[in-house]
Amino acid sequence: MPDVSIVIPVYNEEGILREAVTELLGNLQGVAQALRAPELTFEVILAENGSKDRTVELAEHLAAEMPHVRTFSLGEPNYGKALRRGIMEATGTYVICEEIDLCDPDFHRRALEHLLHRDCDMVVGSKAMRGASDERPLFRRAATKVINGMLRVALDFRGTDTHGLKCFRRETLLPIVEECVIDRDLFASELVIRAGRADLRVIEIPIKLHEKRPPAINLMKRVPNVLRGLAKLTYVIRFGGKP
Ligand SMILES: Nc1nc2c(ncn2[C@@H]2O[C@H](COP(=O)(O)OP(=O)(O)OP(=O)(O)O)[C@@H](O)[C@H]2O)c(=O)[nH]1
Ligand SMILES: [Mg+2]
Repeated sequence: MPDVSIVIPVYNEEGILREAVTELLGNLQGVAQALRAPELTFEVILAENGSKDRTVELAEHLAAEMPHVRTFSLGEPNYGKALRRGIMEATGTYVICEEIDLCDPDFHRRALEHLLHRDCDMVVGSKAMRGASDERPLFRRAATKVINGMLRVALDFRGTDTHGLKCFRRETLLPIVEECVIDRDLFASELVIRAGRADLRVIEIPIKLHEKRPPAINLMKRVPNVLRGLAKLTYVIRFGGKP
């Protein structure tokens, strides 16, 4: 079994998939060295669903070529469903949730450092806290703030970000993952919020966000789904109702 599983949801990523995975694998040894744990082993899980381009074919080629890379495909596009399944399939003691356009070795090193020292159960990479830098356009940075504000009002969430990079001890978070009922965009938020409410030790660390390409999905198209997800999330968490 590997020590660390890196789970990456991928959707229509033929343009950067090979380069990003190759670069990620190239950086992992450096991460292990920096942690003074050169024996640390990794696996990469490409969690695909619904791509209309050559992503599936490319991911399968990468998995065939590279012993530490695995992939699966699940049908309809659904970020949360892919991420959840990736976490379930991961075999590492630690799981890192990544995005193919980020693959940030600096986050891997700092997050694993916290977990190896057992000073927390989950590390969330925040693009909105003090010390973070976010190179995305103003509109998308504002969207992050708005979603976070809504989570604060609706669910008393005290952090600054729930999306994107995360790292945790798999065994500790698995019961929380199993409780989650929201898919698509807000699965990641539900996971972080439920972990906090279960009194797990969740910490945020600032990240420097530099995307390797612009986002694939139009932000405005995501709004109705995010609002629906937020209403559902508030209902299930506040009132313990069935979705
Ligand atoms: N499997 C799967 N992966 C997805 C889907 N949508 C996005 N992804 C992947 O999720 C990661 C982040 O997607 P982006 O398009 O960069 O979205 P983003 O706007 O940066 O996401 P935020 O972190 O919310 O700002 C990338 O690795 C995408 O390939 C989906 O429907 N299914
Ligand atoms: Mg992105």
